[in-house]
Amino acid sequence: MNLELYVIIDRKMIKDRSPIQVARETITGGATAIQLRGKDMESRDLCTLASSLKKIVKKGRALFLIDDRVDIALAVDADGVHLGSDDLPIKIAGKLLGKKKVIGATVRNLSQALKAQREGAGYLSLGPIFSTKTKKDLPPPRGLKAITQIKKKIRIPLIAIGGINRDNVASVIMAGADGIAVVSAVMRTENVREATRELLFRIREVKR
Ligand code: TZP
Repeated sequence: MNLELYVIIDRKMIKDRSPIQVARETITGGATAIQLRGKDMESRDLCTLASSLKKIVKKGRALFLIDDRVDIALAVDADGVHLGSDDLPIKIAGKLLGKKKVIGATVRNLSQALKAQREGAGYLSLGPIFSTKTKKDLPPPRGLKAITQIKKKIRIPLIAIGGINRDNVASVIMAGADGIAVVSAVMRTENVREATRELLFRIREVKR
């Protein structure tokens, strides 16, 4: 499971661009994981889109995850789901999905991280690290120290989320994150492929 560069494709963020085209560009840019987020979409539309994206993502040998919706993940045979604190509990999602699927969990602090790991999460997403306008009602930014502190105490991959972009990505990886999850740094750019490629280049530069 390579979570180095985890791109969230959110219907709301891509406006009138085609999600299929955005996914293709993200994959050719080198994203190692894609999460489809469609909170306000009708189940049928989400299922159709997920099925198309899965083909693109799998061709690129990346991981394909669905935000929140265990039913859609099962329906399209995605690699797994990503769960937030208001979504299904990890244990229940695990029962529904079986052992072969990955469950990622959003965490805000160490106790949530340890709990999610205990309950069977396969990776954790910690954030927001920096301030971001992408999501409302977020707690204050956790900063880079939280990455270092939590990474030391867990054994599953830790990715960082929230306000990460080409200028601060190196600091996030240096702080100990296994990867980054981004929305706007890729979705709010003219050239999705180039933005993705640049982020991956900067991540790998630190790891070299
Ligand atoms: N959870 C914490 S921050 C965030 C989520 C879903 C949004 C990240 O978006 P961006 O545009 O990469 O800051």
